[in-house]
Amino acid sequence: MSSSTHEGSRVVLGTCHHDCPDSCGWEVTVEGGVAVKMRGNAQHPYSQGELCPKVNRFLDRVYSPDRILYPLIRTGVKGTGEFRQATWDEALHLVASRVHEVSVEFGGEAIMPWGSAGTQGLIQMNSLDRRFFAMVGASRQVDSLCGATAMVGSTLTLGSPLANDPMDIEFAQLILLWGTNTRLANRHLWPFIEKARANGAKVVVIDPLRTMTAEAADVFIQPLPGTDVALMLALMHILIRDELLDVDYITQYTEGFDELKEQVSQWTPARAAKVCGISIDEIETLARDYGTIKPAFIRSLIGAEHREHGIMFFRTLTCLPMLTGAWRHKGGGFSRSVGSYAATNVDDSVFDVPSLDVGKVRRPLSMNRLGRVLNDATLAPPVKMLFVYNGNPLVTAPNAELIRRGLEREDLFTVVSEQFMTDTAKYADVIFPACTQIEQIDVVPSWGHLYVGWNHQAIQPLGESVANTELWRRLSAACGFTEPELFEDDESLLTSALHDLDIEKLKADGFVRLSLPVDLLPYANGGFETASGKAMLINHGLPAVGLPALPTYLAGEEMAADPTGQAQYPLSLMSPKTHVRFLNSTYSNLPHHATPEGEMFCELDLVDATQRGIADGDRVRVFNQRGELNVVARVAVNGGRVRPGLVVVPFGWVGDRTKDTKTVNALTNDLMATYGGGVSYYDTQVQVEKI
Ligand SMILES: Nc1nc2c(c(=O)[nH]1)N[C@H]1C(S)=C(S)[C@@H](COP(=O)(O)OP(=O)(O)OC[C@H]3O[C@@H](n4cnc5c(=O)[nH]c(N)nc54)[C@H](O)[C@@H]3O)O[C@H]1N2
Ligand SMILES: Nc1nc2c(c(=O)[nH]1)N[C@H]1C(S)=C(S)[C@@H](COP(=O)(O)OP(=O)(O)OC[C@H]3O[C@@H](n4cnc5c(=O)[nH]c(N)nc54)[C@H](O)[C@@H]3O)O[C@H]1N2
Ligand code: SF4
Ligand SMILES: [Mo]
Repeated sequence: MSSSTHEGSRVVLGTCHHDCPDSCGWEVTVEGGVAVKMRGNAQHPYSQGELCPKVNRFLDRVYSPDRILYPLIRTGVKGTGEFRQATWDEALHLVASRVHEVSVEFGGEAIMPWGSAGTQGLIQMNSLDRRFFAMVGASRQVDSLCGATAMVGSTLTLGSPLANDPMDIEFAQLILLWGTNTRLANRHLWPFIEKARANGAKVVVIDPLRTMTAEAADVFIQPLPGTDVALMLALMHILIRDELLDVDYITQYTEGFDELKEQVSQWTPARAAKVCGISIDEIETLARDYGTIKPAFIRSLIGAEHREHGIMFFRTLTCLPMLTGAWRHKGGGFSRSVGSYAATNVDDSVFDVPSLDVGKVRRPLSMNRLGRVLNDATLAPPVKMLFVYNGNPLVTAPNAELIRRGLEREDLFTVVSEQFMTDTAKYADVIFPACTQIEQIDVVPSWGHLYVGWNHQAIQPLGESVANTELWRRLSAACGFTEPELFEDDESLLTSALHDLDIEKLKADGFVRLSLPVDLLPYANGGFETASGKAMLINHGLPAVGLPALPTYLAGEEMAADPTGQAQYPLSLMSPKTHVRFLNSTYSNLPHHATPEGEMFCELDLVDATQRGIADGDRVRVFNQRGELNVVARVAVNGGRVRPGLVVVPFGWVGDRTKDTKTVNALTNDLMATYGGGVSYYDTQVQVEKI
């Protein structure tokens, strides 16, 4: 709701739309139609008045001179970024006639949508786009760059993705931050962790990298990447060996304990210590803590899913609280995402209108394998038209140079909806200008807490930019479609998807908690959504999909595309989020964000650097069979941040701000995770040499 502060000045409540677990509440001060101030909504129970180093300067982004404010039509060679301004009519007509021609010649499935989570808003992420592409009969976008593997992995044990309320971490006495960089990526959870700490909680970080979160931990365990499952199996070995079990919980609510016991009997701490490259002591202490300190809360996000066997990380991790009954306690259990609770009050299936579909099952195409899809000569029909929105695949999807070769195709017509001239947008034939969150309305369900946020429109869209929903309405009209579902307005879309929520309160306060109990303990008394109602320590359905029935350590050497131990590419490459001022590739184009972060670098251990004659600050080439980067070397002289054998190049930089316009995904593996629909970005092998 907006309220007047003084003459001509209003404060408008909104919610951050970024792909971030925090979904913060904000307020925008508007004077004379111009947003002059933006800050956190102090009433928001989770974000409590704070935003972050990315969004503190959101108004710089809104009013940036680099914003795309008018439709653009390409005039130069693809990739050069040469465009001319066009009217909406001309640009729409051009795209609509292409949709028609491609559909007639190759069929609707020659059209591919590629949308990501540039906005996580309920209607601006996915609503009328689904209806539009159903109407067109386009190929269906499947898989995901983020979260799919983690969700499916935990479901293999729990039967559903439901998890504990992250805010309950405040009541924990032991906190395991496992494969998540909380202080960087989930910063508003940190105050709740600090509260727990003030009450005596111990914080353990488990990460192959000494992140800023690791720096702040009480205990830091640094396993070799991709080896965590071995550690988890050894923890279970010790819990069983030392009888640190909640036998009652195990008996009543789980199936397969005897088989699991047999499985982990071989996973002695000594064996796991060897696999993980950590000490037996670290494992013994962690197991004793986990078995004796209550409540014990395990927090993970998605860092560990970006591997071929990422599924097994989440499958196994969710077994740990079964053995100790940690699910029983407020402040215990496990949480990765609480996004699926929103389904209780937010029904986005209303955006699928079966009658619009051309009546057939549309071809699935993997968004994760965009490079392969665009270069696949055998695909029938081939992809002739690509729509990119809410994403920047040339920077964020794996094997980027293959994507670039696809985008260069003269016979591919690419449409991009964007706020800025991204690496991907430079390859567009037509660009439509997208407005920002303060220029549109939406509702933001969160995956990091239980509050739904309302986002009021604070200012009119700048220039001729439009909300995504408006783009799809205009495209539908230009294509000559007349079905009313394609033209539904934003308020109506929102209200038809929300139910059992106090919408008036949501609008007035800017947030409302999902209708769920205060003490949300989804598995305190079992209640797993499995056939037996019990958690699946053994899952008999898995062999049918090529996975072992029991939690199993699958060694990295099995990686099909980038096997470890090769002489040519001996170093493992990780490319996590690293910079506090970037949000994926969003913001790294802006001077106030990028300049203070320096430049893209490659971090390696002193041993690996010395072997290659590389000193801190040298220019190096990081390369493999897919591509190469020219970056500055950072050598951890005191050791410890990265381990020998591992190199890190941060993710998030855009081409304009790198030495050779290439970013880290030029190198990454586009192998799919074994199961679950995710990408194996981090199963990437490279070599580094001094330039
Ligand atoms: N500042 C900032 N914040 C962000 C983002 C951003 O780009 N910048 N992105 C947002 C998005 S889209 C998401 S999904 C979240 C992601 O939030 P996180 O999942 O917390 O972040 P990541 O950097 O993807 O990965 C977390 C950690 O996983 C570790 N990791 C990788 N492989 C392994 C492994 O095998 N074992 C273990 N134990 N750890 C491993 C990495 O070293 C990394 O430190 O962050 C969100 N927040
Ligand atoms: N190597 C490596 N690669 C990774 C990761 C990693 O850790 N390492 N992380 C992965 C993860 S977790 C994720 S989530 C993905 C993120 O991948 P993407 O979703 O592609 O993320 P962004 O780069 O932030 O691109 C979002 C774009 O959407 C645009 N945008 C924002 N709002 C709107 C809007 O309302 N309308 C329109 N039309 N556009 C809008 C922004 O300007 C921005 O360019 O990257 C993945 N890629
Ligand atoms: S990016 Fe994340 S931390 Fe920053 S304001 Fe948005 S939701 Fe909050
Ligand atoms: Mo993500």
